Amino acid sequence: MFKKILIANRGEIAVRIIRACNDLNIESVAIYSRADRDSMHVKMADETHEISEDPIKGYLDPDRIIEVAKLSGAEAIHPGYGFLSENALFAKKVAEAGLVWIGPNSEVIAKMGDKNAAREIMQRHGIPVVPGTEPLNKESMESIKRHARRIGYPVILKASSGGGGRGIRVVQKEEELEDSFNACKREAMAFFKNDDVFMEKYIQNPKHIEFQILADNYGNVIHLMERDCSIQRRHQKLVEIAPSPTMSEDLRRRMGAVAVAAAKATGYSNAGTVEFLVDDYNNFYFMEMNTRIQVEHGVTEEITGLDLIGRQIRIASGEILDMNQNDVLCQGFAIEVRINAEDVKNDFVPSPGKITSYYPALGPFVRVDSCIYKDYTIPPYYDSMVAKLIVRATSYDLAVNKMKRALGEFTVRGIKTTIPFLINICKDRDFRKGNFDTSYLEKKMGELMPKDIEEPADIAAVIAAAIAARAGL
Ligand code: MV4
Repeated sequence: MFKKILIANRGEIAVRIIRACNDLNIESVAIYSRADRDSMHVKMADETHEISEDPIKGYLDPDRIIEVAKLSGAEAIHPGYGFLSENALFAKKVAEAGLVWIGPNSEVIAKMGDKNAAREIMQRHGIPVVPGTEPLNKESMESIKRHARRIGYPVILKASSGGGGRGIRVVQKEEELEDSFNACKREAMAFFKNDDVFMEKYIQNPKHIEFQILADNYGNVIHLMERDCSIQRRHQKLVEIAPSPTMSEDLRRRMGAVAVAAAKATGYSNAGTVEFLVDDYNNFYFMEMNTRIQVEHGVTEEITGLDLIGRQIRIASGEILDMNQNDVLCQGFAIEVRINAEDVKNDFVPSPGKITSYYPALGPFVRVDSCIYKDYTIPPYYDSMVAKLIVRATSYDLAVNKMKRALGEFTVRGIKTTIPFLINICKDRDFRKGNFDTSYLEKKMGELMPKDIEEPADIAAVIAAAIAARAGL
């Protein structure tokens, strides 16, 4: 096992990785930007290094991070999510520097990062993909139109190197195809410096279902069931649920087998996610494979009782997977909500600033993965997610109730957060019934918007006042 790991990230995921290191008696090395000097991960790590004055550049500088890892005597690097986590070149440089990359090898990252290459590999291994084409860049507009007619409208155009919802266009009819194709290519070039674009049949209002997989370095692969991540706004997930409240055992068995086959097809190792679209008739299609730990891994940890970050580290250190598919058990339902420093009533714009009061939810089967504390000032340079609230219960309905309760006592003052909006989701009948797909938020936005966001009750102050009153002060 490793003695020391460098964490090439910040925020709640850096905190989560430090905790996994502590649980395994591994020393942790944090890197941080000047703007992050008061951040939680810096306070918690055993060793810290400022890597840049710039708020972002250091976290994106492979050579500097490797230099710090070497200097500190770390043996491995955990990339977290975002930043360099799916950068194949970084993974390659880490390995070449004699360090261990906590994730799949750089070839797998590169292959799965190319959405078209991933599609082709899966197709070749008999994994269902949405009907579609190869990249269309060398084809004439007439030929592109013929493809669309054959597939049938609506179609979706996707950048091969796309991600995060960038470089995709839905096309309803032939008259829109040429403009959409050109716009998609331009966006792909601007964001990914590669304008390869391919076409797929557009699946209307699908569910976004993803399977967590775990693979060791010796070809053993298991899946840890699925998460429903359909509740998204502009490709940002707000709520994640494990397992899916609407999935049959039969569909889970079939999709799980396909997810494992997808991982085996790529020679995968470490933790990964196979994303599927599921249509109204329970047809499912491979969409993408994520080669990193994901934000929403916690719901899978809660239902399986497995420490996924710990597993990643143990796998990377060369441990053999000591369990098989039959050892994976599901205990109830877990729901996660993302608490973002955002002003929901102002188009969800970021709302950084100083936390004047903080009281996270507690109680049985309530978990908070967070990086904020009272008097911390959230810097404006990073992702606005500041906490994840995760609950577990024996049924989906009870989990929704518990989430509503936990959100009600979660107090963050000084900044605006998504908590009032998330409470409204918990109160929504369709959410409670498991009646939702990727179109849910778009359709319900007006209904879910909090009317008047009142200052949340400051529970710490309320308790202090109650004690004072009882003491007759
Ligand atoms: C699709 C799709 C429907 N049909 N592909 C969005 C980003 C990337 N992860 C894949 N995405 C989708 N691909 C086909 N063939 C639906 C989505 C999709 C989506 C699309 C538009 C608006 C919101 C969405 C939310 C989730 C998935």
